Amino acid sequence: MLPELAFVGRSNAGKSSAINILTQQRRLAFASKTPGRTQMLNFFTVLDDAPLAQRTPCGYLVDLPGYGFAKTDEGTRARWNGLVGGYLHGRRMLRGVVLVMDARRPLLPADEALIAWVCGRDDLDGFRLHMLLTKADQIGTMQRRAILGQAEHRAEELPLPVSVQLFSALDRTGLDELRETAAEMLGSVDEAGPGDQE
Ligand SMILES: Nc1nc2c(ncn2[C@@H]2O[C@H](COP(=O)(O)OP(=O)(O)OP(=O)(O)O)[C@@H](O)[C@H]2O)c(=O)[nH]1
Ligand SMILES: [Mg+2]
Repeated sequence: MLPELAFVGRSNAGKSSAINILTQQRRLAFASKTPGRTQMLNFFTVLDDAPLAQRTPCGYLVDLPGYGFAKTDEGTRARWNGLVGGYLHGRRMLRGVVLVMDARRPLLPADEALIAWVCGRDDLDGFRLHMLLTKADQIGTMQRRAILGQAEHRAEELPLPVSVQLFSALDRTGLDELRETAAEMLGSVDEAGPGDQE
Protein backbone atom coordinates (compact mmCIF):
# COMPACT_ATOMS: atom_id res chain seq x y z
CA MET A 1 0.00 0.00 0.00
CA LEU A 2 1.33 3.42 -1.00
CA PRO A 3 0.80 6.71 0.85
CA GLU A 4 -2.03 8.97 -0.30
CA LEU A 5 -2.54 12.72 -0.31
CA ALA A 6 -6.09 13.97 -0.77
CA PHE A 7 -7.15 17.25 -2.38
CA VAL A 8 -10.33 18.54 -0.81
CA GLY A 9 -12.22 21.78 -0.99
CA ARG A 10 -15.39 23.50 -2.07
CA SER A 11 -16.72 22.72 -5.46
CA ASN A 12 -15.05 24.81 -8.15
CA ALA A 13 -12.16 25.78 -5.83
CA GLY A 14 -9.59 24.39 -8.27
CA LYS A 15 -8.70 20.94 -6.91
CA SER A 16 -8.62 19.14 -10.26
CA SER A 17 -6.69 22.00 -11.87
CA ALA A 18 -4.02 21.86 -9.14
CA ILE A 19 -3.66 18.09 -9.56
CA ASN A 20 -3.48 18.44 -13.32
CA ILE A 21 -0.61 20.92 -13.07
CA LEU A 22 1.14 18.83 -10.47
CA THR A 23 0.95 15.65 -12.48
CA GLN A 24 1.11 17.52 -15.80
CA GLN A 25 -1.56 15.23 -17.15
CA ARG A 26 -3.72 18.02 -18.36
CA ARG A 27 -6.98 16.33 -19.02
CA LEU A 28 -6.96 13.53 -16.53
CA ALA A 29 -8.55 15.24 -13.57
CA PHE A 30 -11.32 16.86 -15.63
CA ALA A 31 -11.19 20.47 -14.56
CA SER A 32 -14.54 21.97 -15.38
CA LYS A 33 -16.60 25.13 -15.32
CA THR A 34 -19.53 23.19 -13.93
CA PRO A 35 -19.37 22.97 -10.15
CA GLY A 36 -19.69 19.42 -8.94
CA ARG A 37 -17.96 17.92 -11.91
CA THR A 38 -15.75 15.54 -9.94
CA GLN A 39 -18.09 12.91 -8.49
CA MET A 40 -15.83 10.07 -7.42
CA LEU A 41 -12.47 9.50 -5.81
CA ASN A 42 -9.88 9.70 -8.57
CA PHE A 43 -6.40 8.35 -7.89
CA PHE A 44 -3.31 9.70 -9.66
CA THR A 45 -0.07 7.83 -9.33
CA VAL A 46 3.02 9.78 -8.27
CA LEU A 47 6.29 8.35 -9.57
CA ASP A 48 9.57 8.68 -7.71
CA ASP A 49 12.37 10.68 -9.31
CA ALA A 50 14.66 7.84 -10.29
CA PRO A 51 16.00 7.89 -13.86
CA LEU A 52 13.12 7.60 -16.28
CA ALA A 53 13.19 3.87 -17.00
CA GLN A 54 13.48 2.94 -13.32
CA ARG A 55 10.71 5.09 -11.91
CA THR A 56 8.27 3.37 -9.62
CA PRO A 57 5.06 4.56 -8.00
CA CYS A 58 5.63 6.14 -4.58
CA GLY A 59 2.18 7.42 -3.77
CA TYR A 60 -1.18 8.71 -4.94
CA LEU A 61 -2.79 12.10 -5.26
CA VAL A 62 -6.51 11.70 -4.69
CA ASP A 63 -8.95 14.11 -6.35
CA LEU A 64 -12.13 14.32 -4.31
CA PRO A 65 -15.56 15.67 -5.20
CA GLY A 66 -16.11 19.20 -3.93
CA TYR A 67 -18.50 20.18 -1.18
CA GLY A 68 -20.74 23.13 -0.61
CA PHE A 69 -22.05 23.88 -4.07
CA ALA A 70 -25.39 25.61 -4.18
CA LYS A 71 -27.58 22.93 -5.72
CA THR A 72 -26.72 20.22 -3.21
CA ASP A 73 -29.73 18.14 -2.27
CA GLU A 74 -30.01 15.77 0.68
CA GLY A 75 -29.09 12.72 -1.36
CA THR A 76 -25.95 14.32 -2.75
CA ARG A 77 -24.91 15.50 0.69
CA ALA A 78 -25.44 12.06 2.19
CA ARG A 79 -23.43 10.52 -0.62
CA TRP A 80 -20.60 13.01 -0.07
CA ASN A 81 -20.54 12.32 3.66
CA GLY A 82 -20.41 8.59 3.08
CA LEU A 83 -17.81 8.64 0.34
CA VAL A 84 -15.50 11.54 1.15
CA GLY A 85 -16.15 11.76 4.86
CA GLY A 86 -15.60 8.05 5.30
CA TYR A 87 -12.43 8.20 3.27
CA LEU A 88 -10.99 11.19 5.16
CA HIS A 89 -11.79 9.70 8.53
CA GLY A 90 -10.85 6.12 8.11
CA ARG A 91 -8.26 5.77 5.37
CA ARG A 92 -5.06 4.47 6.90
CA MET A 93 -2.78 5.27 3.95
CA LEU A 94 -3.90 8.90 3.94
CA ARG A 95 -0.91 10.98 5.04
CA GLY A 96 -2.45 14.37 4.74
CA VAL A 97 -4.94 16.67 3.14
CA VAL A 98 -4.47 19.60 0.78
CA LEU A 99 -7.35 21.95 1.52
CA VAL A 100 -7.94 23.92 -1.68
CA MET A 101 -9.62 27.28 -1.16
CA ASP A 102 -10.29 30.16 -3.51
CA ALA A 103 -7.95 32.87 -2.19
CA ARG A 104 -10.74 35.43 -2.58
CA ARG A 105 -12.97 33.48 -0.19
CA PRO A 106 -10.91 31.31 2.17
CA LEU A 107 -12.06 29.57 5.35
CA LEU A 108 -15.79 29.60 4.71
CA PRO A 109 -18.05 27.55 7.02
CA ALA A 110 -17.84 24.55 4.68
CA ASP A 111 -14.03 24.70 4.87
CA GLU A 112 -14.17 24.87 8.64
CA ALA A 113 -16.46 21.84 8.64
CA LEU A 114 -13.90 20.00 6.57
CA ILE A 115 -11.11 21.02 8.95
CA ALA A 116 -13.17 19.75 11.89
CA TRP A 117 -13.73 16.49 10.02
CA VAL A 118 -10.00 16.03 9.44
CA CYS A 119 -9.15 16.93 13.04
CA GLY A 120 -11.58 14.21 14.12
CA ARG A 121 -9.47 11.45 12.59
CA ASP A 122 -8.56 8.64 14.99
CA ASP A 123 -5.00 8.70 13.74
CA LEU A 124 -3.58 12.23 13.54
CA ASP A 125 -0.05 11.00 14.17
CA GLY A 126 2.17 12.26 11.35
CA PHE A 127 -0.90 13.66 9.59
CA ARG A 128 -0.56 17.07 7.92
CA LEU A 129 -2.84 19.71 6.50
CA HIS A 130 -1.77 22.03 3.68
CA MET A 131 -3.93 25.06 2.87
CA LEU A 132 -3.69 25.87 -0.81
CA LEU A 133 -4.99 29.39 -1.49
CA THR A 134 -5.60 29.12 -5.17
CA LYS A 135 -6.63 31.48 -7.98
CA ALA A 136 -4.06 33.91 -6.52
CA ASP A 137 -3.87 35.41 -10.02
CA GLN A 138 -7.25 37.01 -9.26
CA ILE A 139 -6.03 39.22 -6.41
CA GLY A 140 -3.39 41.90 -5.86
CA THR A 141 -0.28 41.84 -3.72
CA MET A 142 -1.81 43.51 -0.68
CA GLN A 143 -4.76 41.15 -0.63
CA ARG A 144 -2.47 38.16 -1.08
CA ARG A 145 -0.51 39.16 1.98
CA ALA A 146 -3.61 39.71 4.06
CA ILE A 147 -5.16 36.37 3.11
CA LEU A 148 -1.95 34.46 3.69
CA GLY A 149 -1.74 36.05 7.13
CA GLN A 150 -5.34 35.17 7.91
CA ALA A 151 -4.83 31.52 6.93
CA GLU A 152 -1.53 31.29 8.82
CA HIS A 153 -3.23 32.64 11.90
CA ARG A 154 -5.96 29.99 11.64
CA ALA A 155 -3.31 27.32 11.03
CA GLU A 156 -1.64 28.06 14.36
CA GLU A 157 -4.86 27.26 16.21
CA LEU A 158 -5.20 23.74 14.83
CA PRO A 159 -4.08 20.56 16.59
CA LEU A 160 -1.92 19.25 13.75
CA PRO A 161 0.94 20.56 11.60
CA VAL A 162 -0.50 22.97 9.04
CA SER A 163 1.26 24.78 6.20
CA VAL A 164 -0.18 27.53 4.02
CA GLN A 165 0.63 28.84 0.55
CA LEU A 166 -0.69 30.89 -2.35
CA PHE A 167 -1.15 29.14 -5.67
CA SER A 168 -2.36 29.71 -9.20
CA ALA A 169 -2.97 27.02 -11.78
CA LEU A 170 -3.23 29.82 -14.33
CA ASP A 171 0.20 31.45 -13.94
CA ARG A 172 1.78 28.65 -11.87
CA THR A 173 2.46 30.78 -8.81
CA GLY A 174 3.58 28.48 -6.00
CA LEU A 175 3.95 25.36 -8.13
CA ASP A 176 7.42 24.46 -6.81
CA GLU A 177 6.27 24.97 -3.25
CA LEU A 178 3.26 22.74 -3.82
CA ARG A 179 5.38 20.07 -5.45
CA GLU A 180 7.85 20.04 -2.56
CA THR A 181 5.12 20.01 0.05
CA ALA A 182 3.26 17.18 -1.67
CA ALA A 183 6.46 15.11 -1.78
CA GLU A 184 7.12 15.79 1.89
CA MET A 185 3.61 14.85 2.85
CA LEU A 186 3.87 11.61 0.91
CA GLY A 187 7.09 10.95 2.78
CA SER A 188 9.22 10.90 -0.32
CA VAL A 189 11.40 13.90 0.43
CA ASP A 190 14.36 14.12 -1.84
CA GLU A 191 16.95 16.88 -2.03
CA ALA A 192 16.23 17.46 -5.72
CA GLY A 193 12.46 17.09 -5.35
CA PRO A 194 10.36 15.15 -7.83
CA GLY A 195 9.90 16.87 -11.12
CA ASP A 196 13.21 18.73 -11.04
CA GLN A 197 14.55 16.46 -13.73
CA GLU A 198 13.62 16.91 -17.32
N1 LIG B 1 -8.12 32.19 -12.55
C1 LIG B 1 -7.97 30.92 -12.14
N2 LIG B 1 -8.92 29.99 -12.42
C2 LIG B 1 -8.72 28.73 -11.97
C3 LIG B 1 -7.56 28.35 -11.24
N3 LIG B 1 -7.67 27.03 -10.91
C4 LIG B 1 -8.85 26.61 -11.43
N4 LIG B 1 -9.49 27.61 -12.07
C5 LIG B 1 -10.79 27.53 -12.76
O1 LIG B 1 -11.80 27.24 -11.79
C6 LIG B 1 -12.79 26.36 -12.33
C7 LIG B 1 -12.92 25.10 -11.47
O2 LIG B 1 -11.70 24.39 -11.48
P1 LIG B 1 -11.65 22.82 -11.13
O3 LIG B 1 -10.20 22.49 -11.05
O4 LIG B 1 -12.52 22.03 -12.01
O5 LIG B 1 -12.29 22.86 -9.65
P2 LIG B 1 -12.62 21.61 -8.70
O6 LIG B 1 -12.28 22.09 -7.32
O7 LIG B 1 -11.95 20.38 -9.17
O8 LIG B 1 -14.20 21.51 -8.84
P3 LIG B 1 -15.18 20.24 -8.52
O9 LIG B 1 -14.59 19.03 -9.15
O10 LIG B 1 -16.46 20.67 -9.10
O11 LIG B 1 -15.23 20.15 -7.04
C8 LIG B 1 -12.34 26.07 -13.77
O12 LIG B 1 -13.02 26.96 -14.61
C9 LIG B 1 -10.86 26.38 -13.75
O13 LIG B 1 -10.36 26.76 -15.00
C10 LIG B 1 -6.56 29.37 -10.97
O14 LIG B 1 -5.53 29.16 -10.33
N5 LIG B 1 -6.83 30.62 -11.45
MG1 LIG C 1 -12.72 18.52 -9.64
